[in-house]
Amino acid sequence: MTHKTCILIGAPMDSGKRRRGCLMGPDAYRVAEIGPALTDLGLKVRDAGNVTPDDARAPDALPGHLHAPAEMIGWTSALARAAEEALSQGVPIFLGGDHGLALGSVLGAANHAANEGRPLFVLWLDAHTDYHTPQSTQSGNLHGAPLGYVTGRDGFHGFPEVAHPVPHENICLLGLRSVDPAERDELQRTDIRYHDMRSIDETGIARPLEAFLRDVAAANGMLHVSLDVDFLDPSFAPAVGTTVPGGATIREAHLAMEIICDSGLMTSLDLVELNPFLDDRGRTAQVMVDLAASALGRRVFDRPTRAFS
Ligand code: HAR
Ligand code: MN
Ligand code: MN
Ligand code: MN
Repeated sequence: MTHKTCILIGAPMDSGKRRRGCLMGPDAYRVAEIGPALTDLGLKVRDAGNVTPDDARAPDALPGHLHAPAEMIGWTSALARAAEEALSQGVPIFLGGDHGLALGSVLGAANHAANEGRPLFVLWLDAHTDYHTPQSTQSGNLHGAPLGYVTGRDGFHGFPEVAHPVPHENICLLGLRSVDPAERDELQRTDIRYHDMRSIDETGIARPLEAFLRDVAAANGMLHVSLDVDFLDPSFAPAVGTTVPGGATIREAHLAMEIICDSGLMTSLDLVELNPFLDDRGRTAQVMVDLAASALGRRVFDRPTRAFS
């Protein structure tokens, strides 16, 4: 995939939660030179600018405690279109914006994969499972619900129809350490693959990731990677509203990105939840740019290519 063009798509959105600041994320990534970091690797890069949300109304059927439901519907339809369009031209990289953007980016990826006749797989790197529905979320913050939406859970009234739900068995979550009881109870009923920080501490991050990637390769799948800043430990990545101690180290995160790159399977990428208002001299933005570069080929030394199938 390294011959492909990377398409940067800004999603300056804060609608997925109440705390503000993620809307500055796309600018922070550009200031941290995400474009040059990728062109330095020999990749073609096109900056498609920022997406604007569609105008939308929230139906009365949605629960009243949801934050900004109309805006979320508008972002979801606009981002799904942007994702589908970009996937026909290259590898979209969504510059968030909060994780609410993934309702749209993954919906678009699922539609595109269905058109190609290929299965979509999703790798979710996050402290949280983000598996809520509008009814199960207590906070009302829909950045905690993208996986509920794209797997086709009920209750997303007024949102674009999920015509091609992502099968649970095609989803792998890594880095978990903050899971609400309602999410946990539902998730445990599914075939979703999840590895919390305890399991990563016990087995390492490479083994579960490689096992998942082998399945993606065997199915000729497309692979959407969704990287939440809070996957990382807050000591390395402080610029996030939902810090949870005990996260992945820089070393684990780079290893994961390099393995993803080695697999050659990644077809789209989200960089989400960066809140530049909370950053410390831009270091979280820089870490995220460095991780994106690792996922797309940056290496200390050349290494032999590895086969995942
Ligand atoms: N589970 C909590 C809620 O629904 C927190 C969700 C936080 N999500 C993100 N993205 N920051 O992972 O409110
Ligand atoms: Mn998340
Ligand atoms: Mn999170
Ligand atoms: Mn299922």
